[in-house]
Amino acid sequence: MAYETIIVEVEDHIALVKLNRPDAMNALNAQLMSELADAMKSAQTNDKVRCIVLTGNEKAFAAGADIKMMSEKSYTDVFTEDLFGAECAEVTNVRKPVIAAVSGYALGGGCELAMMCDFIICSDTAKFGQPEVNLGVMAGIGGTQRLTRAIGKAKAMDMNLTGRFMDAEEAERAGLVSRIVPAKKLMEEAMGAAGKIAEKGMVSLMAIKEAVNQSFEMPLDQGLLFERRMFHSLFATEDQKEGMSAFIDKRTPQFRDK
Ligand code: DAK
Repeated sequence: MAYETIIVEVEDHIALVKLNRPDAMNALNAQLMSELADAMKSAQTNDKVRCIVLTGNEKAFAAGADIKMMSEKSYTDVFTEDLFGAECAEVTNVRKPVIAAVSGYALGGGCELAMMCDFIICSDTAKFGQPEVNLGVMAGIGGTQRLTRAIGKAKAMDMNLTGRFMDAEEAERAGLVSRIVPAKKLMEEAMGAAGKIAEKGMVSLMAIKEAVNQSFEMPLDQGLLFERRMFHSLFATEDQKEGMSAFIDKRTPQFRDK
């Protein structure tokens, strides 16, 4: 599929997916979401890719769903189309690690898209928000659910009910982002993190991602059992033998994803 609203580059085992509608602050329209879903699916099946970095530009990761596209839609339209439902599922179904590198605005669907990734690294210029209330609607792809799990009820209510933006420092304090870096260093930091991840064994990476995500779905005792069983299962892999032998032999492990 040839892309017009995103740019994808695969290098050194990292797929860099860049949202590319700069004139519209990377607003998410149907074409962009469909291209993004396709890129994520391809990255999942491409053996050369071990980690994905999703980013925008310096001004905006994405300023939300495209308001111009949505303004004419009726209830019947959005309900029957299930606006962005399938595309979001492609993003969250990716089993390889996905990092969001956020600079500038991550608003509405943009903030929600960043939260669909495994973790967020942002620049000191980042601004997060769920301003849908200003449009007479509400968040629809995670802004009341993933955000609440990430930063707690008080801040999630505040963000959703007032529509205010949260800056990078507040986002880090609240646990929405894992790291803040100066804007110029954002991509270096995100690609560095992706590079570190890409060196690990894919079986461990996928198991870790699945176990952390299960923590949102299960009570603690079941989550701990799930984690333990996943841990046990990794002893069936060659990577476990290699990782532990390499430690004992004082050498760098050569993981083979087996
Ligand atoms: N949609 C369409 N165009 C947008 C846009 C957006 N969300 N955000 C910005 N733009 C466009 C502007 O219209 C403008 O285009 P022109 O007028 O030049 O043609 C251009 O980007 C530059 O924007 P500004 O001139 O406004 O730039 P400023 O620096 O002054 O302000 C801003 C930047 C990001 C603060 C401002 O543009 C802004 O407030 N944007 C809207 C933010 C917003 O309200 N986002 C939430 C949208 S609602 C669901 C799926 C998805 C969703 C819900 C449900 N389901 C599956 C159930 C998501 C909903 C949303 O995200």
